[in-house]
Amino acid sequence: MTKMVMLGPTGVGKTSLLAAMYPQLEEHFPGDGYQLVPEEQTRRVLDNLRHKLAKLGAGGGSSITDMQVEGTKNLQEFNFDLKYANEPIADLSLQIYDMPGAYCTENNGTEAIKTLNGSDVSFWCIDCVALMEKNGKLNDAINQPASITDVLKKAKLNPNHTLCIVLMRSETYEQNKRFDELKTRIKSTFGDYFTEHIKSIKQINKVFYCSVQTTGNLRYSYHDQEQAVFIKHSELEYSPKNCECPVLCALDRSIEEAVFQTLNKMDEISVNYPIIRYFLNSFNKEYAKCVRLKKRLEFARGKIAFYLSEKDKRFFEWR
Ligand SMILES: Nc1nc2c(ncn2[C@@H]2O[C@H](COP(=O)(O)OP(=O)(O)OP(=O)(O)O)[C@@H](O)[C@H]2O)c(=O)[nH]1
Ligand SMILES: [Mg+2]
Repeated sequence: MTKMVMLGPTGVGKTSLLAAMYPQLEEHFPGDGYQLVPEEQTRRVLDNLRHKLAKLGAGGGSSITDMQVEGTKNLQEFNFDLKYANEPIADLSLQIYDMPGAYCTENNGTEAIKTLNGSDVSFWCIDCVALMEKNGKLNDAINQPASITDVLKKAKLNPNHTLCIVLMRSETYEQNKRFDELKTRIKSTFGDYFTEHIKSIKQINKVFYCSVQTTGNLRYSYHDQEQAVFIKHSELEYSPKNCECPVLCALDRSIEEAVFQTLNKMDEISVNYPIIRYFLNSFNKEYAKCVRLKKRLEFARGKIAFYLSEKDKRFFEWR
């Protein structure tokens, strides 16, 4: 079981990302024979939300503000199984926690810290519009990076934790060829948080950042005082892009762990057969099952790495 947590203040789009993500994962999952299947309840809740998101700005061309979908009220858990072909048991299970943004920013982040305890992966969602517009002067108020780094530092993260920084609402910059500008801005604005705080958290061993478009059709238009106003691109329908990438990057870690556990199990079995261990595959069913599992997990891991490398401009390891 891999525990993943969505992090970020209220309104940055954590729940919208989850809603946009899973059909993309189902469609693009890069391991042949594999499927990432949501549990029934997870599917119901996320489908419902996605329908609302798809209708944002449905009038066409009209300006819309964000905050049109209700915020998350309580901690929610979404479950996915990674299943291979007709195998009855899932090879991996993912548990994604989505919290109200206030958990990160109120009461010294106590609730966020509780949720983060024992987690393997966290997705730190950042609103790009706050970062890029008005010279980034709303970034501190909207993205609250000090609160997020604080909860990450205080939580008991699992060793080998992966942190994925997710750049939300990037439509305006991706579609207008301003992605390099966005990349430079994230590096210059969040660089200090990275070197002064994140780097010192020894449980975190990988930091990625990745840009996603959770609607694909809403672009930033102007600010009405502190409120960003978006416009629906007249020719584009709701078409999320790259929302599968954060979970795929996190899966790399889970698969690595699962391979490690499978190898341990193979060692445990073979201890009882010291002389004939090289032939175990042909007569010990349990051992043969492990060999097959290890092979297909490694294959899927390779496919995921290849898939993400093709997305090179949207997906980076933070150095
Ligand atoms: N322009 C724009 N608006 C979006 C996008 N994704 C979500 N929204 C809007 O942003 C609002 C906030 O999104 P949520 O997914 O609810 O944000 P959240 O981080 O889960 O917020 P809390 O649950 O309150 O912590 C929603 O009401 C949507 O209307 C996007 O990609 N672009
Ligand atoms: Mg939410």
